[in-house]
Amino acid sequence: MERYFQPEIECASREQILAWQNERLVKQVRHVYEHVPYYRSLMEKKGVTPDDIRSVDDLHKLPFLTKDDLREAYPYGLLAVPRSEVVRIQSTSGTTGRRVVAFYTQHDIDLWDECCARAIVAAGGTKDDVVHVSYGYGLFTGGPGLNGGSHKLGSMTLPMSSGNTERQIQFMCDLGSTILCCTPSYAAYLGESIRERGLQDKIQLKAGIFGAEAWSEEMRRDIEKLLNIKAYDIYGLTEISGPGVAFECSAQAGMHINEDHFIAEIIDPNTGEVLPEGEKGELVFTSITKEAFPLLRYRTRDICVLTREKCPCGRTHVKMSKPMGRSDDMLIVKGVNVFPSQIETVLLSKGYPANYQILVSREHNSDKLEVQVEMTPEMFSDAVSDITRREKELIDALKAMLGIYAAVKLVAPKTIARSEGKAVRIIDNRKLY
Ligand code: DLL
Repeated sequence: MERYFQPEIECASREQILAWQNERLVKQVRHVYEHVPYYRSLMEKKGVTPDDIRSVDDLHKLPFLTKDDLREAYPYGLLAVPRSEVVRIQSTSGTTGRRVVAFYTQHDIDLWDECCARAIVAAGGTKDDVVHVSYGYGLFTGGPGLNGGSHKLGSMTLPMSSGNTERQIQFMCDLGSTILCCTPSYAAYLGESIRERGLQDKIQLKAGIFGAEAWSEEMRRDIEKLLNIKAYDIYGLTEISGPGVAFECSAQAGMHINEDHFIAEIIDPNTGEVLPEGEKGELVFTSITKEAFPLLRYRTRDICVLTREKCPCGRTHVKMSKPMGRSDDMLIVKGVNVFPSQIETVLLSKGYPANYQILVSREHNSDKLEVQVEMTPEMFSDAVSDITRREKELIDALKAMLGIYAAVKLVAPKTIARSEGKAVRIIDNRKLY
């Protein structure tokens, strides 16, 4: 049995998991109250003391933390240990707003590595694998997280970082990479590049661990076909440690949250009210084992659903759905909520590659939505009348999905800039904020 499939933890009974969570939560709240004046004052404002928190049932009494709090407390205001205990910092990729800095003690790094090792094992990894890490290294958590997990598992680790596609492919062929870790958009790009070079037969990949950005089931199928692999989702955020907060197993249907380290709640993003299990809302995390940067009730802004249905893999930890967008980068166009993932679903279901850009502008006080979509080389050689027909077909399909009109512009293959990290999907020129 693999060392980082830990059945005594990952397949523990609900009672056992709750017992761990209750004990760790009580300890963590006290730790934060005593060492983080910023959070202590939030608790005092709400009239809560550590004595009021006796179990997970009392969690709702605690105040939320948001990205704004992290910015206000920047850089050291939420640090819960002396600075001399910190061995590492990481920072958000800055897709929304200003950067946020997170701190780690050696203990925090160890538990993060363990979470990522669990993710690699759940994707079929063993110490015999060659783990090719093409997430960015540096401040971004993707590279260091999967790198740490792969080390912990004892797999041979290729710290490729992102970029230099030529070299990525060469190492993949020469060293026999078997597990690829990168963003789904970069995986699709690598897959296309491998095909263009006719090198499919030289690739020994069997699995991919893709996350850090939204991707649809259709995109999963495309990547699996392109690279002839099984593609697994992985979720995480810098504030809560990085990748590995949750990961997919062989069922490929939702991501198990590492409940021995993180308590998950779903709330109504407008009222903050905790929603019953199975309802869609904003994901909130409380980290119960971290020392340096232990956030309590942190609002992720990610919209998803939690489920405790029995998983065929045997793991009992709660599963989160793929995030269905973010409550803060959700677009509101003509008063309608638009998630980029809905647009992607339409495009991929109609056979388009996952290379697109969403442009929002405002003309004469009215919002205008345009989707630029790359054609496949086959489509590009179509007659002009065919391209016009295709554009109309997409307009209709998008209208059916979104409920509003979106202009569609089909563009030549390879004209939308590729990303080596997270894809930049939305260009919002309305300057509404
Ligand atoms: O993206 C950590 C990570 C690295 C996760 C590598 C997975 C793999 P941040 O840069 O702080 O951290 O961004 C966190 O990215 O709140 C989500 O909105 C989004 N995100 C992360 N994973 C997924 C995923 C890393 N699997 C933010 N699906 C999160 C959809 C994801 N969105």
